[in-house]
Amino acid sequence: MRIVTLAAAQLGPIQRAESRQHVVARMLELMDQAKAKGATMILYPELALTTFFPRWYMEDQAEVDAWFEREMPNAATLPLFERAKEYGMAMSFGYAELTPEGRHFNTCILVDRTGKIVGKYRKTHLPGHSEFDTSRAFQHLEKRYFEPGDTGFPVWRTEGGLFGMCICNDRRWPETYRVMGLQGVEMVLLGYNTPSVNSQKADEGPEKRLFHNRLSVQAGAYQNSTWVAAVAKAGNEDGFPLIGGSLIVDPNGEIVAEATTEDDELLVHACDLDATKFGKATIFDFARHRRIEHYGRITAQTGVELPPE
Ligand code: CDT
Repeated sequence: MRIVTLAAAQLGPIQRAESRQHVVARMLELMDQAKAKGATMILYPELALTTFFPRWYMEDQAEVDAWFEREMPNAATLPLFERAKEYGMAMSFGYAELTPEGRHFNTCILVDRTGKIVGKYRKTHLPGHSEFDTSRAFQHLEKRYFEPGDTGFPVWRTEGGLFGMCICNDRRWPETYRVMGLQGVEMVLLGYNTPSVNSQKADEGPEKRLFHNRLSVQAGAYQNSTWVAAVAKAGNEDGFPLIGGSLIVDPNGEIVAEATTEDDELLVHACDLDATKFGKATIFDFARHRRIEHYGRITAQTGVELPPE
C-alpha cells in the first residue's frame, strides 16, 4: 500500500473586502485540523486567497493586478509554507499569478512536505467571456483577466506517487484527465469556484451543478483509474452563491468523501495509490486497448464539423 492521507480543505465564501491575511488564517486553521487527523497532504481551492474576482468587471489594470500574486511564497502566504513544512505536509492551492514578464495566469502549485514547490499548473480551459455581457445575470470574466495556461497537463513524481493538477472548468473536459492518465497519474488535485446558478439559464441551479461536478470528476477518475480530489470555494460571496460539494473520488469512480456544508470544511481520506493499479492493468490498460488511429479529430479540430448532408 502507498497511502497518501489527503485533506480536501473546502473554503467557505471570501468576501471582496476580506484580506489575504485573514483568508490565510482560515487556511491555517484547516491545516491544523488536517494535521490532527493525520493528513500528509492538503488541497485548497482555485483562487484560494481572494474572492472569485472574475465576477467583477474592471477596466483599470492596476485594480485588476491587485488581485494577483507577483511571487510565491510572498508575505501573505509564507505562513502556509512554514506551517506545512513544520507538519511535514504536502500542499496545493490556487492563486492568480502575475509573472515578472507581466503575464496573468490562473495557477495552482504543488508543494512537497519539505516546503519546496515541485509543480506548477496554469489553467488551460478558461470559461466565460472577455467583455461585459449584458445578457448574463452576472459576469464571468476569466477570459478578460487571464491568458490560457502554457503548461499543458504535466504529472509530477513526488510524495511517493504520480500527481497531476487541473483547475475548475478543466474538470469538465475528458482530455484533461486523459493527458494525465497517459502519464500514469495516480492522483489529480483540483480546485473550483462554480456559481450555483447558470448565469445564462436561471433554471440550472445548484442541484444540476452539483450533479455535473460529480459526473465530471467521477468519470475522469474511473476512465483513467486514478484518484481525483476536487475542492470548492463555496457559499455566498457578496451576494453571488457558489456550490460546495467538494469530493474525493477513488479509482473506481466512487465517492469516498463529500462535503455537506458551504463553509470551511475538511474531508480527510487515506488514499492508497496502489488502488490505481488494477484498472490501469486491465480495462484501462491504454497500451493494449487505445485505438489512436481513430482519435485524430481530438487534436485536429476544436469545434464541431458536421458530416455532409
Ligand atoms: N472557475 C470556473 O472555471 N468556473 C466555471 C464556471 C463555468 S460558467 C462560466 C466552472 O466550470 O465551474
